[in-house]
Amino acid sequence: MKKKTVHVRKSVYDLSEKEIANLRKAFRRLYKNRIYQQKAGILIKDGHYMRNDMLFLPWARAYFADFEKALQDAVPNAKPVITLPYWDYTSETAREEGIPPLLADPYYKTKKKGKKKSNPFYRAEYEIPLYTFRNDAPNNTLLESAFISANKAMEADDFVTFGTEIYVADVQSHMYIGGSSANTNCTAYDPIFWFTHCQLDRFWDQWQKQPAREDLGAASMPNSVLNSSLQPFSNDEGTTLKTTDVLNTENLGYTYVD
Ligand SMILES: [Cu+2]
Repeated sequence: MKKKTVHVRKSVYDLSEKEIANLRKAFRRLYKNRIYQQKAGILIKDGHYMRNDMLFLPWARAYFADFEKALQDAVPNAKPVITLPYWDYTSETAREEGIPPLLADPYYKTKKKGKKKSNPFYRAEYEIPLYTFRNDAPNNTLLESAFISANKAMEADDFVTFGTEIYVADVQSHMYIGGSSANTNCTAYDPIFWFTHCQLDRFWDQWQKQPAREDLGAASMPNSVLNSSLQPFSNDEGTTLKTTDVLNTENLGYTYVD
C-alpha cells in the first residue's frame, strides 16, 4: 500500500474558527448533494457487523475514514485539510455541560455580519421531509455511566473484552442523545453520530497504544476478526479493506495526538 499523508483528528473543543467554518461547509455540501444520506445509509445497509460482534470496531474505523474522505472531497482546498473531530462524551466538560453548543445549538451567528444561520451539526434530513431529533432533556447520569464503562474497557487485557465493554459506553451515548440517535434505523443520520463515533474509534486507538500491546492488540483478536473483509470499504487501489489494514490508523491517513 502507498504511504498516506497523516492528518490529526482533533477534539470538537479544540477546533479553530476556520476549521469549524470549513467543517460546516463540508457538511452542508454533503447534505445538498445527498452524499451525506448515502453515507449514513451504509450503516443501515451494510452495518450488520455493528450488532456487538467483534467486527464493529474495525468496520466502523473503515466507515469513518470513508466519511472523512467525503468531507475532504467536499472542500478540497480547505487548509488545514478537514479531519473528523471527536466529541469525548466522557470528558469532564461533557459530563458537566452536556452536548457542546457547536453540536447542540439549532442556530449560530456568523462572525462577520452576525447573521443567524442554521447549524448543520444540529440535525440532518434523513428522509424528505423528516429531520433527525434528540432528547429535549438528556440525562447526564448516562454520561457518568459511559465514563465508567469506558474506564473499565481501558483495563481490558484482550480485544474481545475491550470491544464488549466499550460497546456499552457507545450504547449509553446513544441513549443519552436519544431521539433518532437511539433508533437503529436512523442513528447515523444525526450529525452527532460522526463525532461520538470518532470518539469510539479514539477509545480503541488509546487502548491499542497502551504499553502492554506492542502489536496494537492483534494477538488478542480472533482470526475471524483479523482476516475479515470490511465491505464495502476499499483502499486507494480498490482492494477491499481487511481488519489487518485498519489496525494502524495511519494507514487510513489519520492519527490522534492524545
Ligand atoms: Cu454507536
